[in-house]
Amino acid sequence: MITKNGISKYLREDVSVLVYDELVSTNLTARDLAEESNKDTLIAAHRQTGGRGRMGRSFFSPSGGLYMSLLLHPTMPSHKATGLTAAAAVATARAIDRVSGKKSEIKWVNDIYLDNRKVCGILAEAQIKDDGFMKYVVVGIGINLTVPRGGFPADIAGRAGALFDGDMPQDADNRIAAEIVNELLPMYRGGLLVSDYLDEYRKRSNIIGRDVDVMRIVDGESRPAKAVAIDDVCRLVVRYPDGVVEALGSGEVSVRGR
Ligand code: BTX
Repeated sequence: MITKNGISKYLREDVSVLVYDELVSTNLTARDLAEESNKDTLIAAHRQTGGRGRMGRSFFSPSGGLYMSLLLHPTMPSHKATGLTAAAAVATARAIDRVSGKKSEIKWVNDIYLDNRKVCGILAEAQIKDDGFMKYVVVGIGINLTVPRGGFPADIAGRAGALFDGDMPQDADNRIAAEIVNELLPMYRGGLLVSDYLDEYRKRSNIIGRDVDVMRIVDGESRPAKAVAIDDVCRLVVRYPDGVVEALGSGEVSVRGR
């Protein structure tokens, strides 16, 4: 079971750790904490009643998963937040592989897949100051460690998966939580250099070369395209059937494999 001591045992980075049995959302608790604390903090919960995804979507968060948020106070301009999501995806994929012994993939921009199933989602939420710098950023990470009792709900059962088929190896939850921090914080504290994460992000990408549907957030309009590359600022480059090539930012579109 995830505990403060359990996580701290494996931590190599200096962060405060808070563990709750149940929260509405670790991201929301982290945002509340940000108003009163300047300390980099890891907030984890055994389950969430209102787990948040992108664009108002929800993240199913029963017992048997790892739900955590890292509250950070970067002295960086807000456009670096996309890099932080990409670095978090690489850090999480490394942690998952190290503890599970498997090889995870990243689906642009914020999902981790194992055996073609989504096992993890990442949601970074930044508070931006008037000068364009971040006041704080919350990096939320939700991982399905085991298949929930009774299975996943019907609407996600076809795509969602878990790290472990049956029982979870002892301490895997605490180790993964700590390893994510151990991987991400050195990149973050080193200034989030693109060279620290972008090559690996591209190598782990499971969407390049595939046919996708590109859904525009602003109007929900969906268009078929081929995903051709991830550019140097982590945008997804797609080619539409008419030959037009476009680089997409994560705030503009949602992409689904076909
Ligand atoms: P997302 O919007 O990319 O993914 C949410 C979508 O994924 C849902 O609409 C649904 O289709 C599917 N989904 C929902 N729950 C699961 C699940 N458990 N496993 C697989 N697929 C699912 C991804 O958003 C970002 C999610 C971040 C979640 C973390 S948990 C800790 C932190 N606190 C919080 O409230 N959010 C973050």
